[in-house]
Amino acid sequence: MTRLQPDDICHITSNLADYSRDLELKTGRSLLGIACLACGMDEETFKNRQLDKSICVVPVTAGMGIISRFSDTVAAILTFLGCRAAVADQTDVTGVAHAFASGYDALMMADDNRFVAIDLHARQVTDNADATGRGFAAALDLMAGGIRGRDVLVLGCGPVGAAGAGLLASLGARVALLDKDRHAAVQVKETVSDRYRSADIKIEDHLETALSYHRFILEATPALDTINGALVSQDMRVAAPGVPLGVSSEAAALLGPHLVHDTLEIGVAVMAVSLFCESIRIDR
Ligand code: PYL
Repeated sequence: MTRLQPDDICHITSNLADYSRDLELKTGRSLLGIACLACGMDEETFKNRQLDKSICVVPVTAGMGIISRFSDTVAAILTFLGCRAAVADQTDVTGVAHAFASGYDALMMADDNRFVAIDLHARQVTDNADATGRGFAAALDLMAGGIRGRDVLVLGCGPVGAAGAGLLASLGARVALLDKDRHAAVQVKETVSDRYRSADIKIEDHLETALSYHRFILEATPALDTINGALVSQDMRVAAPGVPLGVSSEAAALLGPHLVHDTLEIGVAVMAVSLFCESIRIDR
């Protein structure tokens, strides 16, 4: 997992409304709308419940330490969605204990290995990698005008690509997997096929060849410029959760409104909606 740098996120808080509008132009849905689609929840249900839970974002100093503005940015995204969110005054264990004592309903926090949302009542854990993969797969479904029966290429079979492949398979897409480590692609194929028995899953071995006959791409690698200008076709739609962006600046210019990418927003939005999905499931 690539560690975010302050420059990757410093623009987010002041641009959330514009970004959500940009997503509506590209996909037909807002940031919240995409997150709700990824979680199978309608927006009205979320809006009726969004104040039911308070969320505390706890900075974590473990490992490589705090990323400047990370916790503030996460809280800003949650607040933009209409959630009650705040950053803990203290870090680590002290921050967690304070959040418990203050009656928060959920925590969000990240070390160098995982970024999670924890529902303190339902005891449910939502992982950012899973949420991000699902969120960008939902965005690709929207850009495709419905991905059912369409061929989709998933580049990168780590946790984000795996989660995206799972959602795309559940939506009826014909999923092709490619990873430089073929074993990783095999693993995801087995996992997704086990979960969705009727899923049409195959493995691709050659990037340029695979891109030549796939319009719909989930770019979930940690590599720069996986997709360059020469590999872009006019009718291509790319959802790119990979950090750093795996689409070259030339390719991004050619794709224009047919490229969705961010470093935190969609994943955090899906984590937020997931918290409310679990509570709804638990309450039933
Ligand atoms: C969650 C992001 C998405 C991509 N890479 C992941 C990352 O950078 N993880 C590290 C997050 C560290 C946060 C730090 C803090 O400020 O609390 N411990």
